[in-house]
Order: sequence, then structure tokens, then C-alpha cells
Amino acid sequence: MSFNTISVIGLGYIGLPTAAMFASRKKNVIGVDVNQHAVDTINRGEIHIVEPDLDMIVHAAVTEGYLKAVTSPEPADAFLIAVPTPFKSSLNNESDSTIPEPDLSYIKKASEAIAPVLKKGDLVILESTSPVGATEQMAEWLAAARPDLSFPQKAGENADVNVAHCPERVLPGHVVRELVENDRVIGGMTTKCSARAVELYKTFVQGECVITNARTAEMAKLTENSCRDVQIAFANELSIICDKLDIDVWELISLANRHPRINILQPGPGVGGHCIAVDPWFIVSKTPIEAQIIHTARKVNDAKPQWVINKVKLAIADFLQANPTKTAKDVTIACYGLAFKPDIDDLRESPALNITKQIAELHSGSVIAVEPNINELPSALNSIQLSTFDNAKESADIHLLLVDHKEFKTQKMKTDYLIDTKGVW
Ligand code: SAJ
Repeated sequence: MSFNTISVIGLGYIGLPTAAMFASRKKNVIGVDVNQHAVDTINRGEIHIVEPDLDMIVHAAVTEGYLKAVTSPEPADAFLIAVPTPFKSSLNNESDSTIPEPDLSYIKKASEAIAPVLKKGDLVILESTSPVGATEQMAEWLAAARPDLSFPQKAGENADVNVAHCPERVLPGHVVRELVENDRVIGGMTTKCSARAVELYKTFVQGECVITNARTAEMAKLTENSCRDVQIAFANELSIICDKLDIDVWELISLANRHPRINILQPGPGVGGHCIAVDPWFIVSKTPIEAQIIHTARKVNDAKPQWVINKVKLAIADFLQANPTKTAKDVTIACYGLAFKPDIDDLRESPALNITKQIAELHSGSVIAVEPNINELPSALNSIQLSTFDNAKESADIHLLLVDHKEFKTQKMKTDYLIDTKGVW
């Protein structure tokens, strides 16, 4: 049975581009989101997130009538769930011994929302990054809500509704290209579930669709992001060691990377975003005794923002020593970049945002932020001002580069009071 109508639940950084890709292949797509603002924006043919090239695709899809957004699910042949999977509590409040637990409540709500419109022959795909076992759990929630339909956990290949986990693996900033080109891991609960999921993704995926089971697909996604987290932790640890030994870490890494089998990543102010700083915990919380390196990497990366803040405190002390007539109140600090990585507007789980907020709280003088990708500061930063690069360069005494946005890379900054967490200046 082919897929004429496809529904995507959750129209965020993954769901909206995925919905738009199906619509661009002339499938009827119903996007569902609880956020009325997002729904209204999309129905005008506009987007509520920053992602290169996505605006044109969404505009065309809506104008041609292939994509519409609604707030509650309607019948479709396939449902893709792309909702958040956060922690149950904030990481920042975690003590060393506490391991954050994944929060599957958004998946549960999405399952309960689509259950009433499910029919025999439908395919349900979980795309959200999830702890091992979440797809089976989702299938249980669907079965509990629809006792009149059969699901793969009981009915196997004869199930009325097929279920699979196909984790998204696209890089923010490159989503449109990577959605099409990347290989896709397809973890069906049965062979038939996998085959149908492959058929669906082949609508627009040019990469290979590689079949496995749901649990391995869940673990594959967590493994990719944990691997990157461990590698970034290595770079961050190196940066702290080099600082102590008076060695330029950027030069060191570029030298080491000339070795044919070495490829060290770049240090920074910490690891942010909704994925790499989160997903490794899904492994650690299930296997806390076994996941030693993964757990340590999380702790190393989470400790980096505090190390940066300590550097700022030292810079303030140095500045005051060199300018004895001034007090801390007279010192202006400029923070360059708030996003969690370069050239995006996404401030979720951003170490740059968190560092800027903490500096604003601890510093009695002015703090200004430069973030070319936003027009307005988030409410967490209401005590500071959003400034242009030129104004910050002119008026600040201490300069803290937090994100290597392209706008900063083309600038020059020469000052004795510079903390450059990305090695740009
Ligand atoms: N970072 C460094 N040093 C580096 C690379 C990154 O400090 O050398 C930092 C970034 O500044 C950022 C964080 O790591 O704060 C994460 O950025 P990222 O570019 O590594 O990854 P994300 O979170 O944007 O996207 C990741 C990708 N996963 C991998 O590359 C293994 C993407 O493919 C996934 O789809 C995405 O997570 C996701 O949604 O899970």
C-alpha cells in the first residue's frame, strides 16, 4: 500500500524539514504541532526556525497545497513522530551522583494524540532520539489506546499497524541536504515494518536505507552522538591542559591532525544543543556501571563553561590591576555569540547563553551580547543589552568570544583582555 497522506507530529527543527521534503515530492503532508504560532506561520508559507533553504521549500509546499499545519492529528497513511525527548529534570541541578532520566512524556502525548485516527494499514515511525526500548514502549501506548487494532509486539508480521524507529541524524544548518543525502537507519519492529519504512523514506532519501531492529536503531543514534561527545571532551580536556602548560591548543591540534590517523575535534566553551549534550545520558541512565567513558565525557564537557567563567574572573582582576583607578562596576564585558554552535539561531542548551547569563549575574559592571542570528534577547538575559559587533568592540574592556559565527571570523580583535574559546581571533 503506498503512502498518499503523510503526517508529521512535531514541526520543529527536524519535523518541519522532513514534512517539507515529503511535500516537495508531491505527497500530501499534514504537519501537527501544539504550538499555534508555529502552525499559523507555516500555513502562511513561512518558517518559525532558522535553517538554510528551508523557507523556500516550505513556501512552495504550502502554496502548491501539499503541506498544511494543524494542531490536532487527522487520518493519514504514515505518521512520523518528531517530538522532543528531554530529561526529567534540568542537568544544571544534577549532583555528581545523579544521572538524568529521559522524559518520554512528549512521545506518550503524541502517541495518544494519533491513536484515535489510526487505521488498519498505517505505519507509525518514531524519529525522536530515544533511549533503548522507547519504540516498544510507544507501540504499547498505541495498543493500549486502540484495543481494536493489532500491533507488532503481539501480532508480529500480521499487525494492522506497523511500527519502526528511524532516528533523524541531520546536522542543524545542513538539514535540507543531509535529509536527502545521509544514509538512514531503519529499525522496524518486524521485517514488514522495516520494508514499509524504507518505502516511505525512499520518497526523498537518496542515501542508503539500512535495515536493523528498533533497539539497535535507537542505540545507533545514541552511539553516534556519544562518540562525538567523547571526542569533543578530549579536545576540551586538551585545551585546559594546554592552558596550564602555556601551549596554543589550536596549533597543537592542527599539528597532531597532520598525522594520517588522527582527527581531533575543536575545543569550545562546552557542548550544547538538544542532542550531543543530552543523548549520552540516555545510555548512561540505562547502563550506569558500564558507561564509564561516556559518563566522564559528559562531565568534562559540562564543566567547561565554569572554566571559561573562571577565565573571565581572572581577566577582570588583571584589568583592574592594570587600571587601578577603576572598579569592577566600570568594566564592560562583551560576549560574542549566544547560539549553541556557529551560524544558527538555536539557543537551546547553549553553553554560550549559559556563560553570558552567569557573567551578567556575577559581574557588577555592564555586560553586552552580540548575536547576529537573533533580533531580541531571550528573557533569561533581560539585564543585558544586545549590541552590534562594532559597538561591542568599541565599548567593551574585556572581550569573550563564545561562538565562531561567520560574522566574527571576518573581524579582527586585538586586545590584552580577550578570551577566545574558539580560537578565532
Ligand atoms: N562542538 C565542539 N567542538 C567540535 C564540534 C562541535 O565544541 O569540534 C560543539 C558545538 O559547538 C555544539 C555541540 O558541540 O555546542 C554540538 O554540535 P555538533 O555540530 O557536534 O552537533 P549537533 O548537536 O548540531 O548535531 C548532532 C549531529 N551528530 C553528529 O554529528 C554525530 C547530527 O548529525 C545529529 O542529527 C544531531 O546531533 C541530532 O539531532 O542528534
